[in-house]
Amino acid sequence: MRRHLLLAAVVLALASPALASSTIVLVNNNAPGVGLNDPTPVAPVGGNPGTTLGQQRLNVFQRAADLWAAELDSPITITVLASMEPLACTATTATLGSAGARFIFSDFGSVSSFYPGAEFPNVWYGSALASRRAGVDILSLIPAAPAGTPPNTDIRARFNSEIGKPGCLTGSFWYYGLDTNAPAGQNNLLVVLLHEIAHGLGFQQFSNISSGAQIAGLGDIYAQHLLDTSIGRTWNQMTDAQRAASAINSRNLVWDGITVGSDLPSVMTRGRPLMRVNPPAGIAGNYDLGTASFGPALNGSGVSGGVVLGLDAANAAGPSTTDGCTALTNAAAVIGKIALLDRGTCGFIVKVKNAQDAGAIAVLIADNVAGSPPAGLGGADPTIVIPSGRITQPVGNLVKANLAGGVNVTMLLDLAKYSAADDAGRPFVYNPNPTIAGSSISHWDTAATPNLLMEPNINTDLTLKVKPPDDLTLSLLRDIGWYADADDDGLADNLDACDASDLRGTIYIDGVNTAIANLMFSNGCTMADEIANAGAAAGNHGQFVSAVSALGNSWKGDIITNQEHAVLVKTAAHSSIGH
Ligand SMILES: [Ca+2]
Ligand SMILES: [Ca+2]
Ligand SMILES: [Ca+2]
Repeated sequence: MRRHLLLAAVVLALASPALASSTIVLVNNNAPGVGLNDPTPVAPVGGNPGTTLGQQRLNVFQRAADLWAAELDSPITITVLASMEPLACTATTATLGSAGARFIFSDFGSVSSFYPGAEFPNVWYGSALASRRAGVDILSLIPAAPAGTPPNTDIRARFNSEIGKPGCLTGSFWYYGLDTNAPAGQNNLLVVLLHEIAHGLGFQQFSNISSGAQIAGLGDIYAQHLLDTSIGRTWNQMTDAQRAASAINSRNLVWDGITVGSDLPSVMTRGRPLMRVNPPAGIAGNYDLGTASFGPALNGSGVSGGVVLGLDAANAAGPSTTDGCTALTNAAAVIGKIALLDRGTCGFIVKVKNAQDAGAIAVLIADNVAGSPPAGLGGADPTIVIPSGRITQPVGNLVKANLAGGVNVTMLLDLAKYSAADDAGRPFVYNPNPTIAGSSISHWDTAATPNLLMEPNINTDLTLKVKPPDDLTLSLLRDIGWYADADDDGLADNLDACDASDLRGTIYIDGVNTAIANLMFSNGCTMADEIANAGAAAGNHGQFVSAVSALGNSWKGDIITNQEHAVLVKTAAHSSIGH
């Protein structure tokens, strides 16, 4: 659903007292007896005291909500419609969960001049962020949900209730602990929830990634920061055709937000895996390399050598003579060289081991299907002692076409570059070719090291941290407009001359309520703040009283009456401030 909304500006309205955080409320959307209400008895686990499956699940949901709420400054409660229900899965792959905004708004204003409203015109925002910037629960301004349907909430979050059951990641159950101690093979629900709630908070783009079409022809605040470095345009500056092309322009789509850019060096390690072609000059340059989960890791100096196509028998184990599924037949040529083999039929560790046995110093696996960037090489074999990596099918063909004249490459981690960022230090957005529905664009590139919360796959080494130096999720949310506002008065910390404002509705002096309305000025300071500042600056009681009188004189007329001025001076005089 989508709606436009334009709020009238009202100046000098005050927010509730300061809360340097926000509140995220869960709305349980499961029917009795299932999902979040499942009465099956369970033993407490990992700090989760729940004794039924439903209660444990709710506890994890609440912890994830609380962890996010603590990171966001907003006086407006964020609501999440949550459920656990059957989602897509097979024995080996599954949708763990999905989440996103339920309502989007563009061109909204704000309840006061302190709240910024929309940063850009004609740009969609999810309602949680729209409310935060408008200074009002924007969902309260649209019609309520019809009777018998779930209430309007900012976010819809669903999680797969079938995980671990036969045919759905068989045996890999959810872990309901509130820590990161999930046993091997289990899926940490808390980490998955942190990931999914982040989508709902705005880590999400709204265009059609196949056609490039936007919702009602408007861009969105996430796409505002998607920069395609091939054409120098952001997604909101593109035609539909350009967006569709950019959605598969792998490793040329980056996040251009300044907070992520400045935080990235403290989070992401250097070392981009590359195959660097030395001679021949015609194809010299850097090519993306997918890394292996087995064998020695690549390093900055890398391994260099001539490339030789590994040959083996065409047999039942591998029908091609270049798949390396059985012992190589050209060991004399391969020894001391980098063996090039094709993906297919047998596992990566089989191929690399066969090349190692033939004397290769490293192995390149060329993909056997189109697609980019090159994925990694999975598997485990402690007897493999040479490095290996994957290149795309077109790059493999390019190397093969030049083998007759000799090709020399270096497989390395380029330490001049970050693991998953361009040369300007902007992180790659996940845009594989072909696209992957539900994953493309709204995640980080999977090459990020260390692993990030918002990669499309949940890695087992993730922490519960969402900000630097552990992660970039909060940084991205800052870039789309979740600004820091320690006193929750609507004015961002960097614009607020008083970032711990006294926001009580009336002015108190030394604990005494003057009953005079406490208004806020455009610099983010309230009248009470200015009086408190005068008290802090005064050398004695007389100076304080004089300062309050001077402040009162400056407010008289527009803001306070003569009588109120007298009350301020009298209350200051009776106070102990300065004594
Ligand atoms: Ca073969
Ligand atoms: Ca503020
Ligand atoms: Ca303030």
